[in-house]
Amino acid sequence: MLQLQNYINGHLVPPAAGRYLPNIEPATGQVFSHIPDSDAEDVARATAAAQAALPAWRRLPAEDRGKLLVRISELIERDLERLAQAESQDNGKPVSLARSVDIPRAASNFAFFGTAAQHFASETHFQEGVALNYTVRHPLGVVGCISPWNLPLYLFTWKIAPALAAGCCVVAKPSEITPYTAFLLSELCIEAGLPAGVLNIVHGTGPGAGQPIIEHPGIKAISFTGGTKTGEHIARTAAPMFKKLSLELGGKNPNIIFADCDLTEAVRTSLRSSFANQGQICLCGSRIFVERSIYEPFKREFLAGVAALTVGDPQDGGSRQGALVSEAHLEKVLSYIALAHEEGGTLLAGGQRVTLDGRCAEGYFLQPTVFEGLAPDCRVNREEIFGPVVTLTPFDSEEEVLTWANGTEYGLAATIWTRDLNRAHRVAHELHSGIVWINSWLHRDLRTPFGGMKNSGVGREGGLEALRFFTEPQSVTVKL
Ligand code: TXE
Repeated sequence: MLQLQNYINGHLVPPAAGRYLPNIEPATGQVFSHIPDSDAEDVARATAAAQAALPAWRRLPAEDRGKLLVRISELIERDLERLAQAESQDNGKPVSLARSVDIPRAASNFAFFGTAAQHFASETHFQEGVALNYTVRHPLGVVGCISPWNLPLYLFTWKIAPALAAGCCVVAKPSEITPYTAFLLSELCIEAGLPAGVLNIVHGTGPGAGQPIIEHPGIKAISFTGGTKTGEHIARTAAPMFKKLSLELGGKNPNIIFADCDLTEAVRTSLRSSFANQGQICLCGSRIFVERSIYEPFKREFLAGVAALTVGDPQDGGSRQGALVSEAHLEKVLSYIALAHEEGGTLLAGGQRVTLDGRCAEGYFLQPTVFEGLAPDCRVNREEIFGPVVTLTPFDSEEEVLTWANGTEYGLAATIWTRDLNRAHRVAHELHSGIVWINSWLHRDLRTPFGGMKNSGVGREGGLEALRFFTEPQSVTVKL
């Protein structure tokens, strides 16, 4: 059976204590690999390796660091099919999605930041006849990157690439639920010739391997994506040590559909924004608000689309919905379906676990699920479910829908469907969301700031924001 290893100081190594954890394929419910159950000793070794590699890495010209990152990007592209198969097996997502979204985006992350570092400039403030002030942006040092299970390689590389581009060395931990592609990435980094210790990947659980990363005094910043509760814990632990924090947390995103929208396009994209990756994307729009005059036609077309979302083996090209990531997560999502019934919702589609034949008989499959008739402020409409469950709610006015849209503790993303440009901008600016899409969803330009307001997080990733995060500005003044 496949046995993953840590990547420390340029080598694939077993965990210091020799312990391993089982890793389950969600589509089959069977163990398919073992992963290091790393602890503080592994993190200490990884951090020491990163500290030793730092002086040479930060001195390397940005162009040379960039070339190495671009090389890693090319190797990811070369191995696209293998990585897509691995991601699908590990996470349960349809292989078609991993092939078209996850892995290409991981390659783009390295290519984007590999070149971005060469365009990163700092400010000069010239005081006529008095002084010249300029800002130097120094790499922060050794940083920690901790990522979740929903978009494993995509989000892992979204953190690592800018950190390396900025001249930092990294101790990274992928989710213990989906570690496989991070392991394959470590093999590609060795092949690309990334200097030893520049990137270290430690596998293991949150308490076992994540906690020592956030506690280690030698790690100067934490870039984290995951649950809001974990983010809160990380902030409580790391903030008193004055570590820099970038926290990308949960969402409960509104999808607002005005009567003047292009209905066909709104339905088509809403099916994706509701159920892509089985609804396990922090940007999914799980609360669909539809202007009352088109509520019934929208509902009819949307439900017809839901009925066509085949749940099946992620390896099968015809499957539109794969497995949820774990049994525990499936149970969590099912508990919210039960809650929706308790809170008075009417089930319009789905609501049941799916049992498939053959190799997927024990997999964690769930029907795409739609409810209506729930109060906008009930728990199902306020709490993050992170699965294929959405609610439909009619609205009568812009003010009403804005109150509901902003009525959760989250503020990550929102979608607006309308042909009225004035309204689109007006509503966008009133939404308490870090990201707003107008007549689209998940359209990403890697240069834009990415992150949430309120309990959806702190800080922004993407573009120059990420390079700023991983650097420390120093102001130098020369008296004239
Ligand atoms: O995430 P965790 P979980 C949401 C979603 C989901 C819920 C819980 O609602 O149901 O969070 O998911 C590491 N110190 N999102 O429990 O635990 C952990 O090992 C350091 C939204 O799976 O937050 C993993 O690598 N690290 C989200 C990472 O944190 C710790 C994506 C995320 O795991 C740690 C995923 C600790 N003490 C879930 N404890 C999004 N925003 O996209 C855990 N970790």
